[in-house]
Amino acid sequence: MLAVRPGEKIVSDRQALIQDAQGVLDRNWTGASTIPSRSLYPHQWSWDAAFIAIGRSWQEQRRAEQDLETLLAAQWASGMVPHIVFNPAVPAGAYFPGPEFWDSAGAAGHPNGPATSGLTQPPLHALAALEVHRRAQDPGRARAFLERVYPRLAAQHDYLARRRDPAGHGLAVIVHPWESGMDNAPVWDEDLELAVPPGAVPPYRRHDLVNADPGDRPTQAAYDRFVYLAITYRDKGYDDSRLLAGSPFLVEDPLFNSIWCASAHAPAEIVPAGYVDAIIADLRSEHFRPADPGAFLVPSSDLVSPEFDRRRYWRGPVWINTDWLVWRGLMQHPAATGGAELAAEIAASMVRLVSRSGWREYFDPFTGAGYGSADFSWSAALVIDLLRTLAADQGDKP
Ligand code: 9WN
Repeated sequence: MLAVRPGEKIVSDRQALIQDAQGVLDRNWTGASTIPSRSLYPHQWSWDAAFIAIGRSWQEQRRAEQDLETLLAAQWASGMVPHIVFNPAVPAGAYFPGPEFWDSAGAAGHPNGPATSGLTQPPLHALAALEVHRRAQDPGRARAFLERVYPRLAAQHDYLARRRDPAGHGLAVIVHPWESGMDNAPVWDEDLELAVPPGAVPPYRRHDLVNADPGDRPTQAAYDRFVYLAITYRDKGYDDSRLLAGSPFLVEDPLFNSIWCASAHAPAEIVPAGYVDAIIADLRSEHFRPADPGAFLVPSSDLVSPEFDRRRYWRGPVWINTDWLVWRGLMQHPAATGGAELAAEIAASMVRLVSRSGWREYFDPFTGAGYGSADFSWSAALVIDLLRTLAADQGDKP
């Protein structure tokens, strides 16, 4: 079976794996923040910063704080935390769409300082800041950190409530698949069925196809739509005041909102038990659990749907960050039937994946082969968090 029961050790040399993960984070540190990967993503990304700070919090309080503060320093006047903060030292053209595409300097409310994108990403940062504080090696310093970031985190949450809930549902909308973090997932396909008017997307060069296998990345049709949506939002000055009337893509994404909820500390206990049981049942079903007991959990898309693709970006491969989110959610519900066993299986799967294929961006659910970029920061950071949390729970010294 998929190995490991609750309480069992899941890795033979935990220290070696943690050290290896630490090496990824060291190599991806720029002096002010951690980039997701040297090849594909040479700037700072928003929800990556939160995952990375959680991993770093175990022994690198200063860098964890700095990752979050560098990101939050780029917050817009509206409270929007941008999904990319561009490093001015990186050559223009190293990533598309870069600063010249987003033209953030021309937008109302952009702060002085580095250029940013005009979109946001799942708001995991308050939760990450609290983890950094909770594990701080220097509690006094951590308190000062929390006092500094609190107003910015509050403004981020306020932005989502005031500017991103046009229907008044209490749920934030995303205006672009990039805001979901799971950009290329089949769940967006229907909403992306939009006609791109001829000439609306000027010619552009995709760097991701140079730095990764095209079979792992979004198709050209999907990319054109991503770029078109971004242009549409940009050309309206990133104005959220008329979202219902003017946005070709407007979705109340469950993952984005669950992260918002968790980050806002809406206690997970208020989730009705029935939902947790239903999610566990789904995860244990043929939809998210490969039949082969040697396979890996959890595929990022429904295994039996026609859109499932075992290697293409967000359409089936296993990602360490979504595994970590599910694992953490399950750990918060120890009483849910089968939850603890599933959490242990997911933990074991995460460790098997990185031990087998290295710190890749995503992995094949059947073979465990690695895809996308190598030395990917959140894969390293979240395995550190996983191993150290399990060790602490077992009373071992991390
Ligand atoms: C677009 C950095 C980011 C992640 C996203 C992931 C990918 C960017 C891209 O990389 O998105 O934002 O160029 O494909 O989908 O979740 O934050 O790691």
